[in-house]
Amino acid sequence: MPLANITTIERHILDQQKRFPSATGEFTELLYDIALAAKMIARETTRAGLANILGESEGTNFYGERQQKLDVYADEVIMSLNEGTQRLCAMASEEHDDLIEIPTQFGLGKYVLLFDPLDGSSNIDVNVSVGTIFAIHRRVTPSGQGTMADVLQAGRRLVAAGYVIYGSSTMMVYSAGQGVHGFTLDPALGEFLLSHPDIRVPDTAKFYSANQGNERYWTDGVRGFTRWLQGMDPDDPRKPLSGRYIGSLVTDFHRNLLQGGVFYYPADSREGAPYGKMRLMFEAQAMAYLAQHAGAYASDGIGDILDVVPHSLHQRTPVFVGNRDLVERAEAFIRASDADWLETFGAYRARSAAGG
Ligand code: AHM
Ligand code: MG
Repeated sequence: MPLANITTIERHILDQQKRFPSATGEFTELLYDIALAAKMIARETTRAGLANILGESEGTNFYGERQQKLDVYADEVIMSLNEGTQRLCAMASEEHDDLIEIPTQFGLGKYVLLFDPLDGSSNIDVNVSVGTIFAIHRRVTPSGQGTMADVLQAGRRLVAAGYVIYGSSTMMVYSAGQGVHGFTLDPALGEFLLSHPDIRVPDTAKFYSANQGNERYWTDGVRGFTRWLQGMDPDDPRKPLSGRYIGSLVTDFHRNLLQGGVFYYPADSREGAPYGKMRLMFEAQAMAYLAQHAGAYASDGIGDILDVVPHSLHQRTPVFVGNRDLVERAEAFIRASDADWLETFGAYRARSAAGG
């Protein structure tokens, strides 16, 4: 990389913030803190096989899933680097049942941080890439500890979101509403350097990504959509897309963002899964926000995920994300074939936070 072109993540965030003369710098600092947490998590994940940190911990999370030791480590790193900064009024993590309160001695700020500390962690033991997902809202209550009202905001209101991918290299990808930008960690320097400015999803999609092992549980609409992607719809034959599925959301999303395609994790008929597996607040909102700012689109099968007003912290949602034409095609298949499911999921989606 020519020296003149080197931009650190810190410099990039600062330059972006300069476009807003009223910005106080708090938000810039918050993104630095996340980048620092990412470096610490990267350090552990890349030497996980050496450091006696692989494997399951004693705990389970809200979903009854056994936590990996690295889940717990990543969660603690993000919490401890952010709780004392006076930039947040609340945090929420996929690994915690309730809101994480900010200890009062630290003072409170105006932002809310939501995160999935280590997504895809069931892949760690076999050396498959995992990621951290984060999303930032501005508080809506005037003061004091943040409340559910501050956290349960529609994705449309996010002020920033991003992910870190711990793969063959470590990358941080984020958007604060002015494009999506990717930074690669130079391990020798310990700095994230701008490597992928202004990411846009390519117009032509290459891949579709879904866990087809679940196909027998899918609705007719989702099955029809899949046949269409494979070019097997007799009414509309097309060149088939290649299938690629890692089972690590950040990695699947990242590949399709850079190379074009659609990732979907639909609802299915298994016990407890009529609303899908992905978590609206910790996974789907951030991905939908990034998709929007990269010229792509994310739907829950009914409409734009960014418009869904959340009713609970651990709310599930189906996800279809990628090239807009493909995602809209999924919606069309669902509209045409899945009336019963639309009714059930529509009612869940329309619940209010007050329990209505
Ligand atoms: P996690 O948050 O418990 O790690 O689960 C999320 C992961 C995603 O990364 C991935 O897209 C999906 O679950 C894989 O699910 P499945 O194994 O059912 O295909
Ligand atoms: Mg997750």
